[in-house]
Amino acid sequence: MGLYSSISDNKKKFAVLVDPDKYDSRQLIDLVTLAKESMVNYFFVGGSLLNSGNIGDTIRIIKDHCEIPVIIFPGDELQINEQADAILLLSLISGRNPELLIGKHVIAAPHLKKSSLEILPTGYMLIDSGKSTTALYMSNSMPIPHDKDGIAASTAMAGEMLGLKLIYMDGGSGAQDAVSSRMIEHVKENISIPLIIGGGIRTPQVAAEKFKAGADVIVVGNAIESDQSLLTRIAEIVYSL
Ligand code: 1GP
Repeated sequence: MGLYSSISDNKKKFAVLVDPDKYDSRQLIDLVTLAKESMVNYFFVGGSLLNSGNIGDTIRIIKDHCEIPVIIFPGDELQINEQADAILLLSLISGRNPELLIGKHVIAAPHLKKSSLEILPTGYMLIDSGKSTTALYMSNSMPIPHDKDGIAASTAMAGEMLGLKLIYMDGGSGAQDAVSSRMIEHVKENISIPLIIGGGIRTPQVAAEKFKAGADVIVVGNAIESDQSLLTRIAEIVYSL
């Protein structure tokens, strides 16, 4: 079964975001061990800007230690790596930066075509989260205002009508405020493709709230970097829903 079928099976999913800059190999092996025990559904690997980290090494370590699918969450075309299972082919539909709407995709397409990666066409929407994040700065675009649920819903609808298979609403890594539950509800009512929510989710309570509002997949990165026990506690929520 392809990963898209698993994402769209109407069951709640939990993805742990691994930024290759943030984990050394020892820490990564510990994280993977915990993720295996907690039955985490996916690893998302990537970052808006990689400095010291190497995405290939990160994916290899994960793959050597577990069978949890690895999905690349690319900051740019340099983060394409064959060892992963799939890649979110992100089109930044909340912004008006042509490079991130279609430009990078043209560069990446011949490489993706030759690869064995499953391509997951994704409408990526940055939502204002109360502070500037790396994702926002690097995207050179404006986020959707935090309280403009109508803009978010129209954008997601347009993404679905254009044939995108997933919608990912993101406050950006380390977001001050997670995407509001009201906005998630509104978007979810207007689309029929799976909805991924990430950015600024720091507690199991908030994760539960976002799932109840309509998130199909929750992505958590930053908070787990500072407290790995959160991984287990959020996973418990997913399996209790
Ligand atoms: C960022 O959605 C992800 O793009 C996760 O965000 O690191 O804030 O959990 P956090």
